[in-house]
Amino acid sequence: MKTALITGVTGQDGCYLAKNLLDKGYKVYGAVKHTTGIQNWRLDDMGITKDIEYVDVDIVDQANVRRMIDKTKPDEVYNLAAQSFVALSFEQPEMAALIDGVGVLRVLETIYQVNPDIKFYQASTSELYGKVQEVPQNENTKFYPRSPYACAKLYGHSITVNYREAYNMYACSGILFNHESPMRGSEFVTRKITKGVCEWLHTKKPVTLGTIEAKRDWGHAEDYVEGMRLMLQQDKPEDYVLATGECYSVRQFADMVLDKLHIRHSWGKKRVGDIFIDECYDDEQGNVIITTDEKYKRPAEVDLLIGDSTKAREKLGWEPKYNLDLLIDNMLEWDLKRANGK
Ligand code: G4F
Repeated sequence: MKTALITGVTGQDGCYLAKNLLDKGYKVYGAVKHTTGIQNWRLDDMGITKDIEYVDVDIVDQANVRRMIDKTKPDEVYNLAAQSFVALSFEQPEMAALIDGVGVLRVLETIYQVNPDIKFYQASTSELYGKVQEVPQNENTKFYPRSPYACAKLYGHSITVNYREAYNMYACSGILFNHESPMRGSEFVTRKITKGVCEWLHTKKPVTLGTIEAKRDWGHAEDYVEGMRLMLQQDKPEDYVLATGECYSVRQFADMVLDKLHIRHSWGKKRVGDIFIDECYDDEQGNVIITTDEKYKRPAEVDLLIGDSTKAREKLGWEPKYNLDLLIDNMLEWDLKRANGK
């Protein structure tokens, strides 16, 4: 039986990865900040809370990281712990650097000192491409980070490559494009829309967004965690892009959600002071479903991300099962039930 340690196990990717590895017979340790009476809606919803053994860890504390590795003796470490909300990183840039940058170094250095044969996965991100230098983006595309989050992740990515090359460690970075699911936090735009619109059906409270013309390559987290696992089962460690290869704007995502819920709607512009904001109304009653507010816009935006995952498809045999249509169906299935109190 293989042993895996997942940092950030209570997040969206952590819970899908834990489920994936448990189903494959792994012993799974989940690193969380406080283990006393763990309560996590994602692990609960997936029915796996009791199948994981938890260890206390704060990724910004080196001694604590060392204890975590000593105690769990993993074959594979999946480093998913992150301050992953890009907007927040503009408010707390140093925290992003500590967790998303130096935190990666702490785990790598500990593995190197304790047992360099432990395989290591680093959660890299398409945010590294930021102001994109090529369309679509692949493993060779130049990085151009646009947020404190992405700058910190660039360090995490580079130090992973460096430990692989310097110490011959099995360390991989997965450069994952946006991946969503019913377990996504509602601060991220896709879930903000699916949850918000399902609740709007009952409350008529509009969903307030920021930049609706931003375009992303959205896949399903369940597919992407399988890619993470595959990266650690190869003959040699390499970095891989995981992406669907299709991209849609936030507005198009919202349109698809509204169409699936049979809400006939129209977009318009409204003047507020010196600026015009976008609004979306339902055609029958004229109620506002979606509005926009400058406060949700970022100091520097990533306008377009679209990935080329040819390498992962050819070398890992990775193939996503969900397209955007199926992803939205899955998210709405859960959010409609939740909005109905089920
Ligand atoms: O859902 P988002 O917050 O995701 P973002 O910034 O692309 O980052 C996510 O994906 C990355 C992979 O590329 C991960 F590395 C990262 O950890 C995270 O999981 O925003 C998507 C887009 C942005 O352009 C944002 O400005 O949607 C735009 N947006 C428009 N209105 C909004 C909103 N984003 C959020 N969160 N909330 C809004 O109201």
